[in-house]
Amino acid sequence: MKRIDLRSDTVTQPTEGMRQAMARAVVGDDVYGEDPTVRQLEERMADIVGKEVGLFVASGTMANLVALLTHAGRGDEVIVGHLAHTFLYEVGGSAALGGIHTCLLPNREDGTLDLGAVDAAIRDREDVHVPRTKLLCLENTHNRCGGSALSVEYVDAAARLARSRGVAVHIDGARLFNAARAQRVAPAELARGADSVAVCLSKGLGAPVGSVLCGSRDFIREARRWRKTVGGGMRQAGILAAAGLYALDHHVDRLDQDHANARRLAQGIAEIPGFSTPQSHPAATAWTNLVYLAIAPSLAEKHGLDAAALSRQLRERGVLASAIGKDGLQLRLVTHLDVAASDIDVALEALRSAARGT
Ligand code: TLP
Repeated sequence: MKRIDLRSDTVTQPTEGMRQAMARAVVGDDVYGEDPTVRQLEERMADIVGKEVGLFVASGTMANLVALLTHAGRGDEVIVGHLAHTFLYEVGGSAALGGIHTCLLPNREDGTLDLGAVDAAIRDREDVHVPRTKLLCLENTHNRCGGSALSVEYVDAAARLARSRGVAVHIDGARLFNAARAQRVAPAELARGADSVAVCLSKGLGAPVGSVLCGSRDFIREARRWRKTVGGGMRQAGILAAAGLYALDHHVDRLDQDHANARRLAQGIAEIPGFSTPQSHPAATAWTNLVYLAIAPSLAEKHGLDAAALSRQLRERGVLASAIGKDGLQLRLVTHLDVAASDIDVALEALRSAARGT
């Protein structure tokens, strides 16, 4: 039985072409600044997102951590949404290693923060009682908000506000290319208001490892020191960067397929009695490759079908999905490079039979 792995877009296997590109990569010691393939990737990504310089790092978590450590010092404050990946899933690294204070604001369903609330949350610099607000963090696409893509207009407005109050902006763009493809805009447009942006190669782009943090020359000079501090100085990392370059050549436009598959999956889920998904809403145009499924409490009570039970039943049919959230009634299903359109039919059939209790 073929395994259809919808747990995350991080599970992809490098393609044959990608493996060949990795095998052929010209490498050097990147801590000495001598790896030509890493340099090429950093330049290329910086160019794509419209920033001066890029920095290749091991993961999305490291990219965000290094960015936060560079933007803010001990006791400084960073404004972040309550469903942000940096807040929920990055082990509190910025507090643990940087002594950075977090100001949490509620994320709206579409992943945005209310800009009036952001304005009100920015502290008075002259008041000795309060931390200094240094940074506003946005996430695009927003993982826990259903993979929704923030618009250029929203990011620009947030950036204008932050700049007018002397606050920098960082975008966790782990899935920035998904946001760009879904809205038919350039990644640079989505990032133009930000001081720094972190883009993952190992999510929808299908590379095995790595993220690129991009920003101004001065910002990246400091970030490079923080990368070394957290043990992220890699040596012949061009082998990994080559996979990223290959992904930029071959795996960007195809994200449309992932979005189409996710859309069909969401529509199919919405037709199953007892299941629902915000992604099936007809007015929603900026959903991407993440589908969140909610189980109706009545179904859970009648058949004992909570998220854990549903994911077990799916697994028996070869479909893997992640139970997510605190209520025990949500699953996340993610489309990616290794999911074919026909796999969506198999997944939907597995979901239908689980809901029927057969
Ligand atoms: N997200 C993973 C899990 O950690 C939840 C996933 O499967 O979606 N920013 C965002 C928005 C992310 O979704 C992730 C990974 C990261 C940062 C961290 O990237 P890595 O896993 O490379 O450290």
